[in-house]
Order: sequence, then structure tokens, then C-alpha cells
Amino acid sequence: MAILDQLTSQQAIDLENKYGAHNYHPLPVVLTRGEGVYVWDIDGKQYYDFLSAYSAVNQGHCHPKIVNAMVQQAQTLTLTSRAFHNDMLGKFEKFACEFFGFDKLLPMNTGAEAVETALKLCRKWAYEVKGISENEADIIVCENNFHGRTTTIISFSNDPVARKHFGPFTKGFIKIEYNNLEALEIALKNNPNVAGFLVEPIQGEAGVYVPSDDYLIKAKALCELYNVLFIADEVQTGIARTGRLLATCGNCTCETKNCSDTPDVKPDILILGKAISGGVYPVSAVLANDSIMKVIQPGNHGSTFGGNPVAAAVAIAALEVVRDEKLAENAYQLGNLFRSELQKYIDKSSIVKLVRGKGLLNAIVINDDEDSETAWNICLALRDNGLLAKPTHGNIIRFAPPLVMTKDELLDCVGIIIKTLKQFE
Ligand code: IF1
Repeated sequence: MAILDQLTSQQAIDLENKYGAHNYHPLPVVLTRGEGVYVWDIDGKQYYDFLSAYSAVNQGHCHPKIVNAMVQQAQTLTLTSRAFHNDMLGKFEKFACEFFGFDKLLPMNTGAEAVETALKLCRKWAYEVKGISENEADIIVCENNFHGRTTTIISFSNDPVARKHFGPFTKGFIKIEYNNLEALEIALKNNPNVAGFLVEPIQGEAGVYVPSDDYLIKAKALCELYNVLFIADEVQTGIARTGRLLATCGNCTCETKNCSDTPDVKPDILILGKAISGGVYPVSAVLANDSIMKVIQPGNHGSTFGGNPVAAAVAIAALEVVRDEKLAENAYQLGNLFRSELQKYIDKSSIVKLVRGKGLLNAIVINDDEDSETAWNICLALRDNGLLAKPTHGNIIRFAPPLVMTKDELLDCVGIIIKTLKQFE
């Protein structure tokens, strides 16, 4: 078959199976086009996208403003490396620093790279500013975390599938229970070598696990007390997904009026990825104030593609869309509507135990064993009914549509979801 021949779904799947490493288990649907909240498969069937590429496509598929920024920049200058300056990087850094309320930004490409960057930054700060002895720094992390796939990051994962046969692992991490302030205090109190606390404001992979309202603010206060950096991984929760610009908010420029239900927390180090580019290009970033970022000097860290002109142009456009289209506000309103509509159904359902989440990062827990096939089969039926979602951890289904959705579209989706769930009662 010629490279440009139109494939059938089965042919496309067969090609991936034969020539691609089997590192994923995708839902059997082959997509060829996306626009806003919709994607289409190669037979022309239309779906609501309820995954948004794991919250990367918050601004909707192929947002014209972001795509235009990419095309224009790609026709002008794509890559210089950081051996030379380019005329876009500084603009992006200024825009993002002002947008999120930090002094400085370090640009990378993927979420995992940004997490690695934050860990290195934290360790260097610990040795050069906090005064921890060389090679003694510890970083506290949470059980059931998901921060990416590099060797160091999986060193502190507790997912056996992600870890097994990938050792030896990186040392220097202490694992504590998520949403447990006492455990954090014990870990801090008994160890003067703690450099940082790395945390997801909501645990995504763990099944959209939302901590208590005061968890982040009290954890931050404990970190301050023990002179430990509070590192927020907002790769998935950031960029309006949870109904605020950042789930930690801090002194960012979020204009939603709905921040009162979650206290502000300003991380010492903020990690962003995914939707910072609207999902059109790999862009990630680490933000911190000068007192921390100053420890990074030429040669300490970098990336050929990090901060390239296309990434910079795309990220500025993607953040402008979030601001101009008030996506945080929309995620907040639609999220409340989504959970309340589903709750009405769940009250009399035997197949769904609960719905939880914040903004448009939500999940339902299916009333079946963790290793049952039910959630997967529900996702197949959702697909047949025109909505794409994916199970996480067996019996949990994540629902994270693009944030450009309208109220009518959301209610249409709720209808599809409830109709599908009823097939399984
Ligand atoms: C996959 C989940 C989402 C992340 C946080 C860093 C990264 C991620 C908080 C790394 C990435 C992804 C990657 C995706 C599955 C996924 C995920 F299901 F595992 F939890 F989003 F929901 N920090 N999350 O969530 O970013 O290097 O991938 O750019 O296919 O593994 P990355």
C-alpha cells in the first residue's frame, strides 16, 4: 500500500500493531480529524472527545488562532537551538511569567522533561542555598503519583507495570500518603535533608483523586516552616482544566470569580506542560522566582528544542486563547453542571458508585472490581454512541472534554453518557 492511500480502520490498527512498539492499549478507534470538541474517525463518524489528549487539548482541537501562530512561525524560523538567541523566546518567557506570576521560566518540551528539570532545580537549590551536604538531598513525593516515564520519575512511582524490570532506580525520594498532612509533617520533621515536596494538586492517573480543600495550602505552609520547596506538577491540572487557570492559583492572573472555594497556594516551583500549547506542539515549562532559578547556570541544563521559536509562538497563542475565551470560567461552570447532572443519575444507579472532580477534570467510579472489564466495555459503548473516553485504573472512567464546550453540548454529552450507562444497569 502506498503511503498516501486511505486506510481502513483495521488496516491502520494492523500497521501500528505490526510496526509499532506495543507500549499502549488504545481504544479501537482511528481518528483522522479534529475541530473544537469533536474528532472524526476515518469512516467519517463524529465523536465528542472526552479525553482531550489527557488534558492537552483544553483549547479544543486545531484551534485556528494557535494553528495560525504555528504555521506563521514555522514559515519564518523554526529552530535555532539555544546556542543563539531568537526573537520569540523572550516574548514567551515574559508573557508566561506575567500570566502565572513568577520571575523566571525554563522552557522544555514534554511534561516528564519539565518534572526532571524541577527535580534538578530543587536539588541544586538544596545544595547551594539551603546548605544540604552533597548527594544527601531528599525529595518527598506522594503514593500513587504520576509524573511521567523517565528513569528517575519511575524511580518514585508505585505502579508495578511502570517500574518492573526498569531498575536500578534513582535514590533520594521519600514516599508519603497523598492528602495526609500528618505524614508530610513527620517526613519533614525528622529529616533536615529534605529539599522539596513534589505534588499533583489533583491526582489524575490515580483516578482524579481530589484532596481535602485545605491540603495544598497547609502542605505549602509546612514546606515554608521547614524551608522546603513546594513543587506543583500542574502538567494535567493547569491551564484552566480544573476551573481556575491553575489548580494552585497563587497570584496568577486567573480572572474567574470562583476561586473562593479553593484557597490560593503559590508553589515555589510550578511545572506546566500539555495545554500550555493547546496540544498542537510539545511545550513544557518550569517557573520559579529568582531566588531559586538563579542556581541554574550555563551548561547545567537544557534541550535542543526547548524554547524554540515555534514553541514560543504556539504557547503565547494558546495562553491568549485561555484568557480571551475565559476557559477557566467555562470549565468551572460546566464542571459543576456535569457533576450535578451525573449525580442525579447516580443517586438511583447500581452501575456507577460516584462522580468526582473539579472543573472539567472528572471521573466516575464503576461499581465493579478494579480488574473487571466493565469500564472498558462502557468506553466501547460510549464510542459507539459518539463519545470517546478511556478507563484509568480498571473501574474508573476519566471525563475531560475540551474546555471550549458549550452548555448545550455538555448536556448532549451527559445524555450520551447516561444512556450508555443504562445499557449496563
Ligand atoms: C501517557 C495519566 C494523564 C502528568 C503529570 C507529568 C506528566 C503527566 C501530572 C508527563 C502525563 C499522562 C501521559 C499519558 C497518560 C497521562 C495521564 F493517565 F497517566 F494520568 F494525563 F491523565 N505530570 N500524563 O499527568 O507528561 O511527559 O507525557 O508530556 O500516555 O503516559 P508527558
